[in-house]
Amino acid sequence: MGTADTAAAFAANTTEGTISLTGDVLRPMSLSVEELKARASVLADPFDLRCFTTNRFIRTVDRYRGVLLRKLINLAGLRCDSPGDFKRMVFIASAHDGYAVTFSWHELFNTPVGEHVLVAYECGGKPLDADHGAPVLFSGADILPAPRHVKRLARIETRVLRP
Ligand SMILES: Nc1nc2c(c(=O)[nH]1)N[C@H]1C(S)=C(S)[C@@H](COP(=O)(O)O)O[C@H]1N2
Ligand SMILES: [Mo]
Repeated sequence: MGTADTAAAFAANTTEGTISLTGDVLRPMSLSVEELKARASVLADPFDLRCFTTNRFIRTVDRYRGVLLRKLINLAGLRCDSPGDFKRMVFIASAHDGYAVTFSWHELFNTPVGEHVLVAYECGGKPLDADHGAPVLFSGADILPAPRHVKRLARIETRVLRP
C-alpha cells in the first residue's frame, strides 16, 4: 500500500474519541471515552507544556484525570509467543493526524515513568472535549512534556521487535 492508501485505511478504522488497542495483544479492542471513565482513574500534577524542539513554553496545564496506559495494555493482554518477548516490546501511540510516539515495555512496566503515563479525559475537573484534544495521552515524568502529549489519541499498537 502507498502512503495515501495507508492513511486512508487508518482513518477508516478509527473513530474520533475512541482509542483502539492493536498489534501483539491477546484481545484487540476499542474503548470509547465513556468506557475509559468507567475505569479506575489517576490524577496528574499540573505542568508546563513545553516543546522539545524549540523549548517554547506553550501553556500551563491543570490536573489531568485519566486511566494509566499500562492498565489499558494489560486489559488487552500482551501476546508473548516466545519466552521474554515482553522485554523487546514497544508501544506506538498514534493520533488521528498521524502524529506518533513510542513507549517501551521497560519504561511502562519496570520504571517509575509508567506510573505517570495516562490517557486523559478530564482537565481541572472539567471534561476534555475534542477541541481540547480528547483523549490526550500524557507522559507526566518526561523532562519536556509536549512530545508525549498526544492530542486526539487514536491507537496504541503493541509490537514485538525482532532483532
Ligand atoms: N496529535 C498531535 N499531538 C501533538 C502534536 C501533533 O502534531 N499532533 N505535536 C506535539 C508537539 S511537538 C507539540 S510542541 C505540542 C503542541 O501543542 P499545541 O498544538 O497545543 O500548541 O503538541 C504535541 N502533541
Ligand atoms: Mo514540539
